[in-house]
Amino acid sequence: FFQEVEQAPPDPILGVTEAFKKDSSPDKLNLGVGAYRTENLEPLVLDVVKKAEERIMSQNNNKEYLAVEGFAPFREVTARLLLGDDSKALKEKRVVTLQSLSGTGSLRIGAAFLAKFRAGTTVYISNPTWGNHFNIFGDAGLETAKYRYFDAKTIGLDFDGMVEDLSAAPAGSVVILHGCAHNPTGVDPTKEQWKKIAQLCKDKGLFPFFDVAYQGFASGSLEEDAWAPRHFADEMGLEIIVSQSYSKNLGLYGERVGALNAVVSSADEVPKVLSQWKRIARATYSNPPTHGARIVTEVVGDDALFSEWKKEMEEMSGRIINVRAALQKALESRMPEKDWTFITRQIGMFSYTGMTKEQVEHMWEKWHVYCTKDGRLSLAGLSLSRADYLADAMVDAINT
Ligand code: PLP
Ligand code: TYF
Repeated sequence: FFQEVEQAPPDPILGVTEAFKKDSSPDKLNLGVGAYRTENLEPLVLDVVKKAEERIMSQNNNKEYLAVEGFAPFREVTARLLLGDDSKALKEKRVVTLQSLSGTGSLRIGAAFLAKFRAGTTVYISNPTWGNHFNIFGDAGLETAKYRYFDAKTIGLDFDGMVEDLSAAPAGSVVILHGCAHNPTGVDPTKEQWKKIAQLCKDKGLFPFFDVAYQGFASGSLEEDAWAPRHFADEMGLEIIVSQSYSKNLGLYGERVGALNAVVSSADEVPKVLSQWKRIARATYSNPPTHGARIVTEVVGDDALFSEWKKEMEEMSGRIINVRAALQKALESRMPEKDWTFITRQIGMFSYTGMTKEQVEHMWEKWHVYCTKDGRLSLAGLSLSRADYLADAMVDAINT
């Protein structure tokens, strides 16, 4: 039965952690996976999460199954966090929300929904993107295509290329858009560019599917980081789907908490769409986990914890911004002939360096510095005290 099964290729991101774990050097650095580390390079459990957990413990909750669509108070707070207190769509009850297994699980339910109800549609994905997007939409049985996004020359957005490719997409195609802090490039459209993308979706009949995995982590502001989906839905009156993750902004990685949302055009579509999402979730994992949803509800639903959360998020994004500045300075002093300003221009957790696979392999082997083969560095895994070491490794790899 199993004889014909071939080895699956290793995941390009998770494989980095595996290689890191095998390395016994005291100098080793894991800049692979996008997971926040403290200045001591240790995982962080936010204080607000600990406080929320204390409250949850004192509630003596049972361990009953949640409803297939998830924890009702969570569904309410998560949609509000995404769309804002003034959201027209929320006021008009045009929002569908399903609690799901973090960003990945939410994307997968959305992908299965598209495969079922928009069979034959092509899903347009930025080039480059978070590699799992191709697994998720491809495994769901959808055709995928790439649109231009990154310009290696300017280390910025290839906006003209993006517009050209999306303009050529057939009407009814789905476009995956990173809500903020594009992974892996750290390059986002400006508001003016977002407005043009929204208009293009409207004119060409393209369907926007936002992946919001870093709300609050890009700019430090939950509002700013949700600007694009809010603009599409409320200002432009577009229908959208949005996946949400609490892995990064609340540090709930392993708790698997997130949601799939849709803004639809009329309130009577909400129960129908939700019923289909529930049908898919029921057959996929039946119902989502309770603990993370309770944590999010306590934090987002309580004024005191909510403002504390914002401070902790600013601390996390602030630490990464400081690390960016230190790395840029260290690189400028070692290799002044090159323009390193992209390091502080890119936002979110990552720096997309343009380093080649060979250069990355040199850093793995000689310097015990692990990052993905596409030259993406997770700066969330770098400390100020290791910035010089990383700069030495990068310059050595580039000069070799
Ligand atoms: N989407 C993007 C762009 C991501 O970078 C990530 C995580 O790195 C995710 C989705 C989903 O992560 P999770 O499933 O932990 O929410
Ligand atoms: O670093 C990244 O881009 C992500 C991180 O179940 C990640 O791939 C790791 C595990 C997981 C989801 C996301």
